[in-house]
Amino acid sequence: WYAVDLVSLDKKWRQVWDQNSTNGEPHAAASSDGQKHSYILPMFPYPSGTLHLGHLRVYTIADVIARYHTLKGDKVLLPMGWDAFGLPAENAALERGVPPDGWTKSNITKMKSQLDVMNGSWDWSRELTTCDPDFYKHTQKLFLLLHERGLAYQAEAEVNYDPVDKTVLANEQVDANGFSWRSGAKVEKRKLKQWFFRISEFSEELLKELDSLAKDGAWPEHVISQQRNWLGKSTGAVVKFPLMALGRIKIDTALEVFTTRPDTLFGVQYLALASNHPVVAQLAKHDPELQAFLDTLPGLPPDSKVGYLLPHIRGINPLAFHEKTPDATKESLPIYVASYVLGDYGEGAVMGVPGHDTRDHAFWREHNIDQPIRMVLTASEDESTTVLENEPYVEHGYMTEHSGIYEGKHSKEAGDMMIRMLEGAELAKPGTKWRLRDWLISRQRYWGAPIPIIHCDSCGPVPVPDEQLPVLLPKVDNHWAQGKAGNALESAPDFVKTECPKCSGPARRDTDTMDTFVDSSWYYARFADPQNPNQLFSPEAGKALPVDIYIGGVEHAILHLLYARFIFKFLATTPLLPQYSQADALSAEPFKRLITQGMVHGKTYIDPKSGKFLKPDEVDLTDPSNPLVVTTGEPTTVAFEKMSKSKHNGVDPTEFTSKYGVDPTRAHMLFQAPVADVLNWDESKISGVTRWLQKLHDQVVALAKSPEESLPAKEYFAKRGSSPPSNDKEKLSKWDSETALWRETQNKIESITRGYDKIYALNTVVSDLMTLTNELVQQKHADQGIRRQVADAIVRLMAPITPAFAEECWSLLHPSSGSIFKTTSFPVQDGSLPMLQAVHIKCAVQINGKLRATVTIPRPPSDLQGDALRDWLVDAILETEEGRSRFGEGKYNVRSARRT
Ligand code: ANZ
Ligand code: ZN
Repeated sequence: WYAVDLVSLDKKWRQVWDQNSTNGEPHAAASSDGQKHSYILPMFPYPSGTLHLGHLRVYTIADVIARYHTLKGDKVLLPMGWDAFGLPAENAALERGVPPDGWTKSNITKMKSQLDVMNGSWDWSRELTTCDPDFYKHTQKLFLLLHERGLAYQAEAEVNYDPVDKTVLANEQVDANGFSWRSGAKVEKRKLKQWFFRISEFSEELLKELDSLAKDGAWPEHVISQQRNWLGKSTGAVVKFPLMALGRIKIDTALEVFTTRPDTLFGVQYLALASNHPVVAQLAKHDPELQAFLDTLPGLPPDSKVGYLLPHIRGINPLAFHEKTPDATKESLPIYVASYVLGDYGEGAVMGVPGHDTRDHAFWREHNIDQPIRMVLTASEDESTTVLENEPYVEHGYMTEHSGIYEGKHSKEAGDMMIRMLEGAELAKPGTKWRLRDWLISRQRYWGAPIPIIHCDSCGPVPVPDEQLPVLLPKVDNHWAQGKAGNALESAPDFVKTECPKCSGPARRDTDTMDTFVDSSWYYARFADPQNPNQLFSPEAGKALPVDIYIGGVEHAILHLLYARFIFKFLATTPLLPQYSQADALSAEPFKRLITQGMVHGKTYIDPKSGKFLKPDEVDLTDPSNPLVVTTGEPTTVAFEKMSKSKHNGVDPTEFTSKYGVDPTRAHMLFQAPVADVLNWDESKISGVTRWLQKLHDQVVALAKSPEESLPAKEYFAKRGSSPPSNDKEKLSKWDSETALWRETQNKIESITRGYDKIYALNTVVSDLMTLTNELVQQKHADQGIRRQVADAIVRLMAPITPAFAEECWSLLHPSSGSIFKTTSFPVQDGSLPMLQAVHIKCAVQINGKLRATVTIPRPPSDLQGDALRDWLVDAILETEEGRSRFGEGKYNVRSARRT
């Protein structure tokens, strides 16, 4: 016996892997034609400078899955790279007075060395970095491909301007209260010319394919539903309301609104416009009071009910032109400017139906407190159930007498009929609206891929010709040294001044750079062919796509994943991905399976008196199970929370792994929680894993001494008589116990395989491995040859999780064989042996719902069912000694027991 030094095992095997220049790398496995390819990808990291436990978790999961597929014989692709453009590097540059590339590169070096000690099998030969000109040259090509197809365009847009970071933000980067996600500044609205990608062109396909991603849980349900909401498809109608001007104002002749409920048209009591509606702008010119109102709007909470009644215009319900329409609906309608009407949705105008819409109801109550509310729908046909008076009735239902000729009809049918009728008079048409907006990709920032466009006064915007790519970021050292804010590209004259590629006249380069989501919308495809100088990737290399299993955090549920899906669909329509025909290009999806892992929370100690988070030196951990506040001697409150500096609960993964070893850390990480759940990081709990590995190592060392060429299990059991001995009880139970270990092993192979395939259940893989190891330890009298084969199976089953430890055990069991990842395969359950069916089973005995005993009885004949099976079981229980003494003669009424 000797204690295994788990920390030095990591180093030992990493060295062996490095020497064979494989890094234990799965892809080196001999590839034969017809070999299954598996592309496994964890979301690539932003090089912030330090690897945290969240990284460790996602990269462990990815590596475990990759190694599992390698052992199963797949040709695996597991690449790694860096999402290296973006604001933090630029901010760091301003703080330090040095260019952002230096900061980024040194962070990459540091994080790479941290990643390198994770016993991972990433293929560094495919490493890519998005701020590298070799990469962003192709991001620029992607832009030009989109531009050529009309999918990249420039438009004047009201944008979110962050006055602190001095940049335009995407809607997604502004929180619900109008603050920047990064700087926390109050975001302002400004009108600027911006570049957009026309993602809206793909909205129908982006929505439709969510159904196929939802199948068999390929993507998590919550990600699917978030994307569905983000796309936000609404079907309804656009309805025209003619306008009347009171007095001499010149105004449009009609106003259009989008509604999902045309059936409520008889119940319209007002119209409301968004503050940026063109009609409002026309009126504000002559109405200072309106202008003053508009000035008060920015910054109001989203649920505000403020409104301004436009004094000089009124609207007319299009149904008013029908003679049978009730008088109430024929009356002209007041028109408001209301803050709850969104300027960038639908038509920027709504028809207000206080009787049947919650927001309209609240608005009407606020502004017309004593006006009656018209209910045009009711819950049931016979009107026996009346709707509540003070609440809107928002469901579908039946039309009331206020709905003229439609009275009594179901609202769905009536709505369709009204639209068809109004369509004839060109007063309405069916319409579909999307919540999804085009993707604003311009950033007025330095640290991104420059937009490859040249602006010429005579030719307009001209694409940079292919041979002039990449458009390199210029050196602007002075900008950093002086800590200037704003876009450094604008103040780099040598960059801006250029020649028009078309007319050779003087021209200006575009000074915007691309959103970093553009880089990550296609990087997974570049991994297929990362060094290709001419193309994003060659069509041949592109056959490695799509990604089979993509792993990352739920924070990317919408944007990154939606943008990547859009860009992949686009690429599938180009010659780069010939595997997709024109017909199915738009159904192409980049990530077949998506695994979202939970967060890692750290242990925090809180002083119950002050409620403050305690620093490590403020906690007395003499008795780890009873942590005390040093100053007061009182017990601390312990909680697990998101790791952060202020909570003093961060854990440095490198420190941790050098203390306990990498493999134990990986196993601990998987064991503590299912993949999708929050992982509460508790250092002390790693002892369970360490003990398990030690125990297994002891077994392997001992078994390595027994001859390697023992009889294979099949032959061994055949020799012992391949079917269970009949009748003789003693022989039967001997058979059972001799076969138990092998049987348990086969069962565990099955459940462990299931755990690896499911991925979300990787924690059960570790617990199964622990159980099986215990079984091996306990069954010390089983045949040594069988025990050795069991140990062999355990080592192969665990190799994806603890690669260095498995290599060590493998080398003990098979001294001259070479790496476990190259010389063996993942165990397959052997179900062919008869003893896989235990002869005896355990049977729980309940009486009146209470568990009274567990007894071991023979396995019942497989043809028994129902009452016959029950009678057989009761007899068998009463034949056992325990059964007889507990439930036999006189103790219970066995006849009634039979009936229950
Ligand atoms: C009248 C009505 C009556 C409505 C009713 C609903 C219920 P979704 O489902 O999100 O597409 N709407 C239309 N444009 C709007 C805008 N720019 N700002 C705020 N609200 C707007 O919502 C569609 C509904 O939201 C539309 O249907 C409209 O109100 C409102 F009993 O029209 B509805
Ligand atoms: Zn020109």
